[in-house]
Amino acid sequence: MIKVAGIGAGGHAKVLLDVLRCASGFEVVGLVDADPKQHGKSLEGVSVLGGYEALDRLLREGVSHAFLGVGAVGDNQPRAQLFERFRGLGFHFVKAIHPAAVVAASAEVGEGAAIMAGAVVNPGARLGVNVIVNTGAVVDHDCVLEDHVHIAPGAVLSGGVRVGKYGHVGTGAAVRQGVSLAEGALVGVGAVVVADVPARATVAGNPARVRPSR
Ligand code: JB3
Repeated sequence: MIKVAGIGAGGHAKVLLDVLRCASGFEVVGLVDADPKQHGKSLEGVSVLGGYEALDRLLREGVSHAFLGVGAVGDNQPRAQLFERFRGLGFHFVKAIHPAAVVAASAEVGEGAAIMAGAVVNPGARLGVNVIVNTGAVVDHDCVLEDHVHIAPGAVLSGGVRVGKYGHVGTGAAVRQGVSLAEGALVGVGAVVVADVPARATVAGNPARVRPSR
């Protein structure tokens, strides 16, 4: 049994707690949250122990595995900063893969990846660190998801799509095969992306077009 600490106690952490429980082999020993109002509460039966001081304490007690339960809708930079900060302190981020997700044997999955129930990751796909493939999303063959990318629930990436670092593909969006989303691109909910997206651009609609910059 690997003892794990969870960072964050909101909706994303709630889902990840269930993923780790279903995956078996993990014991989540406690959560930490930046909001003092969460301290002393529990989520899915796991206690919110405190803030970062609680995480330091767990590390000293030998709990060196963690999951990042802070999600994001759009901006993945805060998640990235948390991941790098706690990795720097010595935590190893577990891969949280729901047993009802389908991950091909030849897919590569990086540290701290979260792959939720009903997601499909097909052969030859490569996922960097701290990537989320959320509930029911499809990452088809030979896609490349760089570090800290989030594919939101029900989004579909056809074969050979590349999503640059920090990219976000919104709920239910569809991306045509071979399309490339550059670093920090944001695809809106339900968008249909048929052409490459420039760095840090927001696209929405069908066909997706670039919207005024964030
Ligand atoms: O759409 C889906 C399926 N999931 C969304 C997920 C990807 O992102 C979900 O619906 C939310 O939109 C979002 O989940 P998240 O990040 O859990 O959001 P929320 O429910 O608002 O909870 C965030 C929790 O993280 C709060 O309790 C915050 O206090 C805490 N938090 C925020 N920043 C932090 C930090 N906790 C720690 N330890 N450190 C932080 O820097």
